[in-house]
Amino acid sequence: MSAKSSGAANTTNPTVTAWVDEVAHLTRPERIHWCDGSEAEKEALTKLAVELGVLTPLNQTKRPGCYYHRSNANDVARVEQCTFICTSNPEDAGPTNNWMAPRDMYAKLRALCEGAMRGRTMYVVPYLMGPPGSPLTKVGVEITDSIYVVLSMRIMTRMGSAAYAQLGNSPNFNRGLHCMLDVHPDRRFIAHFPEDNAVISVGSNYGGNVLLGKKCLALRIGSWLGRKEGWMAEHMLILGVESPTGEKTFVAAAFPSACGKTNFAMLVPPPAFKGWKVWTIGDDIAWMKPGPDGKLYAINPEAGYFGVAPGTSMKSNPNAMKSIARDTIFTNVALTPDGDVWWEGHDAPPPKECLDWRGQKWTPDSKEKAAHPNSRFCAPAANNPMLAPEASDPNGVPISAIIFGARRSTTMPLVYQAFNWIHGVYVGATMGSEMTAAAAGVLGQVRLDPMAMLPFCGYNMGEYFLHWLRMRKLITHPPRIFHVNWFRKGEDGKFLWPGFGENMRVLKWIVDRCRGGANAEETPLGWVPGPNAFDLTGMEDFNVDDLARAQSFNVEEWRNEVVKSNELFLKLYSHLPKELIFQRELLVSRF
Ligand code: OXD
Ligand code: MN
Repeated sequence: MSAKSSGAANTTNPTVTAWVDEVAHLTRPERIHWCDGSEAEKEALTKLAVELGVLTPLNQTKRPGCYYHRSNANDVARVEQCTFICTSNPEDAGPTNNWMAPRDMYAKLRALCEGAMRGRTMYVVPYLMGPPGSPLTKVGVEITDSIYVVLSMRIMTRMGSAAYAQLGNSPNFNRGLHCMLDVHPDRRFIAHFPEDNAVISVGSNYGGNVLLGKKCLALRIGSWLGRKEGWMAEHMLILGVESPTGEKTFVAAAFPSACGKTNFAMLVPPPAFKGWKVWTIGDDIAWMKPGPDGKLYAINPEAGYFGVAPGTSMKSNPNAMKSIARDTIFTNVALTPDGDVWWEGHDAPPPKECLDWRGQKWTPDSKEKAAHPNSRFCAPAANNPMLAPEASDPNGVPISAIIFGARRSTTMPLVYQAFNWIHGVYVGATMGSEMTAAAAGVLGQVRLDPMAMLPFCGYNMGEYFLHWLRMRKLITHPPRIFHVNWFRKGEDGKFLWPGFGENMRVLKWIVDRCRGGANAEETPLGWVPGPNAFDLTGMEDFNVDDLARAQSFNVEEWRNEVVKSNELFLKLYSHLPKELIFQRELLVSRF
């Protein structure tokens, strides 16, 4: 191998070194840098990224340790049409995933990667998904030619030598190869090989496509491994609610991308909830496994937040604003003349002039948005003042409630509780949500997104539902399951429920239900809050009739909902568990 090495090749793991040799032979980098995750390395790589123009330092007095990055304008979101699950048998990937035979995809990608790192540095990035020493934690090694990816992986994962320490000489790690190529959409593939625990991503430099620990390992490969090994990889935030008497209740919640998971995970209770606290464990991904006591335990495999910037403010999410005050990489937001960042929905008024996400002059009269709607911050979880002390507990936290949430301007009530686990699986499986800018697609269109996992389930979705049903047998104290919708609108097009911190009122009802308190009424949908179930103290300006409207359900709209869910059921028919068909019949008969 002719490439020069820098950084210590801090592993003697023979599978890692052989694979690095193989990739170097294929991609022909000029040098190989073995990352160790140290502070000195971070400083050196940041300096280099600035010299290369990949990062721009922000105003270091206002935002110490913060940097700005602009992506290629054609590369700003996840691209589901370029995302593949490559299994020997197409049925294993199922009808909701793009499929290609592993042999064909390997051949195609090898051809694209041949010599792709000539004149460039190849970085070898070892990382842990999960706290060190947890039985749920997995090791990954990402090889990338993007210094932006290295610095972002350092925030989003526990990156560095700790990963080799956990791996020892085992061959069990996720092999991730990322080559930017010429960042052209025609040569963009995010290919998963679950049978080999491997991922190859080419032609993109956007976080969701290239921070391979996140969507690729923690969700697509993770869901495959979870089914095989008896655990669950879910697109869920994890939070802990602490009552004034110090009792903690842990909740996991699945919402599609850009539907407020980060805001909910960092919720600040309104003043009327004196003594109540909400602690964050994770804002995007939960790995959950039954514990010896029969409860379902969850860890957050990540160590940072890759959050949507627009709409984030001291009003909507003060803990996120504090989390991004330092040591954060901002991508595709607007850059102000004083070296700070801005986006639509920021507390600060629009700057008189700034550079937009494309680097063009922007003024408040400009027609385009200053920040891309999917612009992001990448911030260390350690910055969050409400980071739960349990976030790095290798045992995880016991989950009492699972919440499914969607963005729906009609049909879905503010909250209801499923009658039992099987009904809850039906509720999650038939979830639909209006599309957002986090993925390329038609904004606002309702699409079925079961358990918010449609873009992330690494195997046949019908089998995934079966896995959920089977897990019930391993859990003697199953979490209660709920559905929420913060986004319902009235006839005037305005949101019926104020959302954000006020969601604490709904969360408290959920927590009380899990603890055997709080009144509820039975409806055809499930259990709903009884009269006066919500404490509305401090919401004097709120029209209580809007709560009734937000909570109402309309049989005609629900008929359409059932018809829509049939589309997915038909698509998955050969693998669909019959329990879900019974649940649909029960729902229809309750109407
Ligand atoms: C994310 C996403 O970035 O879901 O978390 O797209
Ligand atoms: Mn997500």
